[in-house]
Amino acid sequence: MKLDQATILSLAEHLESAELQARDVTKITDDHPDMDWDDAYAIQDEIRRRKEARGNKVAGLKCGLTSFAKMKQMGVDVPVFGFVADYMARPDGGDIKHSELIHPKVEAEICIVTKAPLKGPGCHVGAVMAAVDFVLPAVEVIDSRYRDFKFDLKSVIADNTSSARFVVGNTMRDLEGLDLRTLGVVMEINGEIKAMAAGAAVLGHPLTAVAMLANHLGARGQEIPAGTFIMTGGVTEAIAVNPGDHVNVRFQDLGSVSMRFV
Ligand code: OOG
Ligand code: MG
Repeated sequence: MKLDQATILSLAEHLESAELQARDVTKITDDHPDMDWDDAYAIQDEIRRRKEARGNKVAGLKCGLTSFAKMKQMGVDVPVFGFVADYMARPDGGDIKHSELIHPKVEAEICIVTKAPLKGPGCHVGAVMAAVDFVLPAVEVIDSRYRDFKFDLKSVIADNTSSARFVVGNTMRDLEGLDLRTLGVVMEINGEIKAMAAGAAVLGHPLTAVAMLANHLGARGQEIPAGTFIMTGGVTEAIAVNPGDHVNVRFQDLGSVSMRFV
């Protein structure tokens, strides 16, 4: 750790206020070029503590920058991990207020719920497969608090990996009988196809992202409990949305997820 506790608390307050007030800020590494990975996750953990102290609950864990499209879009090369909170959830087919966000983008994600704990180090895709209760689709609405979505990895980790809203689809499926690598995803905005991909876009197999999350937490003495909702990361690049936009994502074998920005 390079930052002292007071700086970590104040950066968490700075970034969470930017989220709650829908204000953009400059990336924190501009002022703290020496901060390290532990500092970045300590700031994110403090944001989580602030939300829990206010009565919000963690609704799920997320992997980010797990697809080649997103790594290229953001100019980075390793995944990041964060969480989504209960107040960020919106129902399938519902409205999302654009004015509560800074510059939202949508991305399609293959998600799971676990039925057994997962603990790294040494967690691999086979262990994850054995722990999957069911698979379901989601659309994540990311909203980096950094001006123009310009950030480096440490800044985006501290900013809880741009978490803002998420919409989970209503189709749950057993992993058995699904091939998550060839599972196709088509994203339409206002009826026009904007992006498409298959599950293999995420690290060759989306459950690889979950194994990496378990290993990341294991290195910090934590595990993924049974019953955890996990988002494996956008399969396509993220697409910016405007007020009035209708987003519909078709997932092969998993139904559709839709929302309107108002
Ligand atoms: C970081 C969040 C990335 C994903 O699924 O790749 C993410 C960002 O791109 O702002 O959630
Ligand atoms: Mg995401």
